[in-house]
Amino acid sequence: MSKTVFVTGGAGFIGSNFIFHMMDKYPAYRIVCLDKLTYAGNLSTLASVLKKENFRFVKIDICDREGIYQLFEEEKPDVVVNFAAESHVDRSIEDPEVFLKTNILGTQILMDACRKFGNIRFHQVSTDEVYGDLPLDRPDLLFTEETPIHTSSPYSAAKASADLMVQAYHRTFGLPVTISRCSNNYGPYHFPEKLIPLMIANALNDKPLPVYGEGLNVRDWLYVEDHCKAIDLILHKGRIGEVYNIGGHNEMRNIDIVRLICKALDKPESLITYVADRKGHDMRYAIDPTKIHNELGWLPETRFEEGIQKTIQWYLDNREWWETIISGEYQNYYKNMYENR
Ligand code: NAD
Ligand code: TDX
Repeated sequence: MSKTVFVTGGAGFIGSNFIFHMMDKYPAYRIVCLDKLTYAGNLSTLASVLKKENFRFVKIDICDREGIYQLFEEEKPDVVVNFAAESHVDRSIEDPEVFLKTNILGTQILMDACRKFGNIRFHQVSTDEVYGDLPLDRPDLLFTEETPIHTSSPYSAAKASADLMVQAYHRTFGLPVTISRCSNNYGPYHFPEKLIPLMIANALNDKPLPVYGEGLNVRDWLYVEDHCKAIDLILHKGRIGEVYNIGGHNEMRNIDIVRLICKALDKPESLITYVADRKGHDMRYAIDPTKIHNELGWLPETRFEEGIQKTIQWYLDNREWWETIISGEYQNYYKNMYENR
């Protein structure tokens, strides 16, 4: 069986890893990557697949309705997987508007195209952040698919709005949709504005490691490949109209992650600098993945100890990739976000 799969946001962190996974596992599929190449998108990430016959890259904004319709008409996709989004919470606090445009309107335009060109299967890549946060002193509490939406940041509010639109398009128009809500990912090609790659890059450059607040916030970390495998399963076996939580029961405090990175790179903990907290900072995320395990047999395969070592090694082996990024416009972002913080 051959299929054409649209992967939006495929030049970013998770989307690119998903493209590599799919091209490896389903050589008969045609993969079309749709990406605007914002600051977070990087065509060099896709270098190893760019010339493959069953791959096409299209530079396009998912908010460009005409362009999107044209591409659907031309390629006639069977499946659309939507990774395209503004994804950084701190940026959403500085300037929310583009988050509403891309994350909500962009999703709606893609779904309109799915309706217009034959009720095409649509998968929305969402996040655990739509559930808000959990208290530190209730380790028994986890996010299930039934947990009410209760967002904190403009980023998570925009992602939650998109989820509601996806569910509305299913109920109102019968669009065949699924939604996945995953916990924090880490791994290769993670943009160095996010905690783990930022700390690795700074540590390697002997720069201060800026920990927000007291560093006690907890995130539930999953190796990116495990997320990609879960989406693959949902696409092939998931029940239409359903939400699936994805996470690996791997809760860690930010400060412990940063200390672990120092240790792995043989850098002194004196690099750690406590800076002003993020506004509205979510305390703890923790996913209950029982549903995807019971229904689809998914389990995380990479233990954190192994995944973080692989990730650190990847950043050591691919210095050019992230050094190119942090030498450009990123410098202004970093100054704005961290200077005098
Ligand atoms: P990323 O920021 O690394 O990549 C986003 C990609 O989308 C970039 O390539 C960017 O160029 C592209 N893009 C942005 N706006 C676009 C637009 N208007 N049109 C077309 N392309 C556009 O993000 P990521 O970390 O890979 O996250 C991917 C998806 O997964 C997002 O939807 C995010 O909400 C979700 N998610 C991320 C995590 C995580 O830990 N990173 C966890 C759960 C869910
Ligand atoms: O410099 C930093 N210092 C710091 O203490 C940065 C960048 C982050 N942090 C803290 C804030 C968070 O508690 O580390 C934690 C992780 O921060 P991020 O890497 O920005 O991730 P988070 O805010 O948890 O959101 C991520 O997971 C869910 C992704 O960026 C989202 O796209 C995804 O939906």
